[in-house]
Amino acid sequence: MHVVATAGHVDHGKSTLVRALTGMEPDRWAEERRRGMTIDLGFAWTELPSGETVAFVDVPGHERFVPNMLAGVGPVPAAMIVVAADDGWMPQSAEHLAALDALGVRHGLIVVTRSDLADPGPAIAQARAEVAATSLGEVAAVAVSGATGEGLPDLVAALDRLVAALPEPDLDAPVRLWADRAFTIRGSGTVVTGTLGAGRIRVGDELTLSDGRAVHVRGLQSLGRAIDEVVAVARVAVNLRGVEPTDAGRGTALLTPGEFGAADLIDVRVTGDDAHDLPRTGTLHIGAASVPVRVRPLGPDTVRLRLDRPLPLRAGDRALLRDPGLRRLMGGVTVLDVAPPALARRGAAAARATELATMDGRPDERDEVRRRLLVRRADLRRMGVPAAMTPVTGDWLADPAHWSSLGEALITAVTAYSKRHPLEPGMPVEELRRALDLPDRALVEALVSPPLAYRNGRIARPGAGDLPAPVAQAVALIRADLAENPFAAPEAARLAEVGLGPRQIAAAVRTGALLRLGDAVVLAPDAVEAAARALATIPQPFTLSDARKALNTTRRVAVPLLELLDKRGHTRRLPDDRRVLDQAASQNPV
Ligand SMILES: Nc1nc2c(ncn2[C@@H]2O[C@H](COP(=O)(O)OP(=O)(O)O)[C@@H](O)[C@H]2O)c(=O)[nH]1
Ligand SMILES: [Mg+2]
Repeated sequence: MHVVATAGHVDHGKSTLVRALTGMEPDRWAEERRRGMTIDLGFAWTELPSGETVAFVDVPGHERFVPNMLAGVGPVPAAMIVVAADDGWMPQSAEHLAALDALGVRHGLIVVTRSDLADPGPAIAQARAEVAATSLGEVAAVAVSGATGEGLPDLVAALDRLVAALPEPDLDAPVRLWADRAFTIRGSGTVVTGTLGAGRIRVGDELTLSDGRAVHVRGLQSLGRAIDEVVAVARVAVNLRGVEPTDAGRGTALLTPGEFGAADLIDVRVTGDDAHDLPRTGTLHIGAASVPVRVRPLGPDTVRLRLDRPLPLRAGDRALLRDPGLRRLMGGVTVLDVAPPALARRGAAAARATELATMDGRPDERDEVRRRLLVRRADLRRMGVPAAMTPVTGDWLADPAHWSSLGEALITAVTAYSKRHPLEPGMPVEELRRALDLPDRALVEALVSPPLAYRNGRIARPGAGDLPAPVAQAVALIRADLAENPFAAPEAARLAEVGLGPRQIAAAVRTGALLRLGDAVVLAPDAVEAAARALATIPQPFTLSDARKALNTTRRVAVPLLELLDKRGHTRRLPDDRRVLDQAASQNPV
């Protein structure tokens, strides 16, 4: 199917033409029929001689209803520009054409109607000249009469040529269906209609509304028939579960989940007036949506727009700005960036303007990654940037220069940390993440490369966390004491004398140089096995006092040492508090 929108001044015969081509009544409302004037969008379709189907979005021509007109043409790739032979080129002929130009519509047709009432020649000549100067360029022109039917076969042939030349839609693209109507059908619930420009929708699909809410496709209709799947380009009516019509009205969008962000601050290129001459407020029209915006000029043709409510926009989107008060088109808009940087620093706006001058709405992955330094691939895709680079970890893309300077910063931070905390086995990952201001711990881990290494949530040079020389020497003195008398834990005074305070002891215990039995009770690391061997030589079971004598030690050591022996399975404690050595465990220490 193909979709073509009408365009042109009020009363120039647009609806009559659609009626003549399709046999369907595009004016849907009683008020429209009574007044003989299109107020809102109308829809009708027909089959062309080639077998191709064309659906028309018939728009209102009256200047009061330009916002409705824009909602209709916004998502449509081709237009039929209608001019009355007896009236010629009029204000809304110009305004509609300017809107098509601003949106970058490239395909169209001039139809001069009411040619039974006047010579169509002058209207054709002027329309051709006006259209040629726009994004539509040279287009075919046909003279017809909706009253007599003269010229209609030529128009049908011209439509066939027009649709044959339309670009193939991208059927794998994510869905962004701008709702142009939402209503309730008794027994079915909410129905949303729109022009599907790309992608496909199936019954049963889950989609999201612009605000992120999930909705389910209960049914689909196209051209008045229920179908299981609709592929772009198409007019489609989507029956939704889980939503009220008021929540899915004109301007909301049905989206493929996860494929669009919600942008309320965007940098754009404007065509038309100098950016600095633009009014500071306006309305942004895109798809079938319109939203008030504040305008901040940046460069000669670039501005930052603050949207009243977020829209699912991507880089490269075409839109237009309109001054609703003056009912005047302010300019066409090409979206350059849907997640632009804050402009807090002095001179940031000027630097941004320079940067925007190099952008054209066809985002390049490498440029974007360079600008953003670190960015998730899925976020880039949501911004409209096709991503092919290899992530540094998970879904993260990194600018190569930034990544290598982060790697250096990591080494510096870890080195400084180990100077400040010589007894710790490296810098905790979370602390590094904060120090380097990284958004994800995984990035810190991915940055680690020799000479750094990751161990137990910390990052260090291998050997870091080995005991500093003075501590190692102190431990050696204590170990020498213990070699003489393995279960005589050094007294506090001896520990202090060799320079082992609580932090040094903790470090020595962590590296395995000492075994901790209690707060300041330490032995050599092999004391448990040595004790088990010694206890194997005395009669079983034995009391605490027996053990104390056999090990030549005090209660201060014997109590926790026996508990450790119990815990490690060397000994078993009997109900009378005596213990037996578990021979199996002792021969084969765990
Ligand atoms: N004589 C004649 N009248 C026409 C022709 N096309 C439309 N009209 C009349 O012009 C008026 C406006 O037509 P309409 O289709 O509603 O214009 P629209 O506002 O562009 O949709 C109506 O009264 C139509 O009957 C035509 O080709 N010849
Ligand atoms: Mg009409």
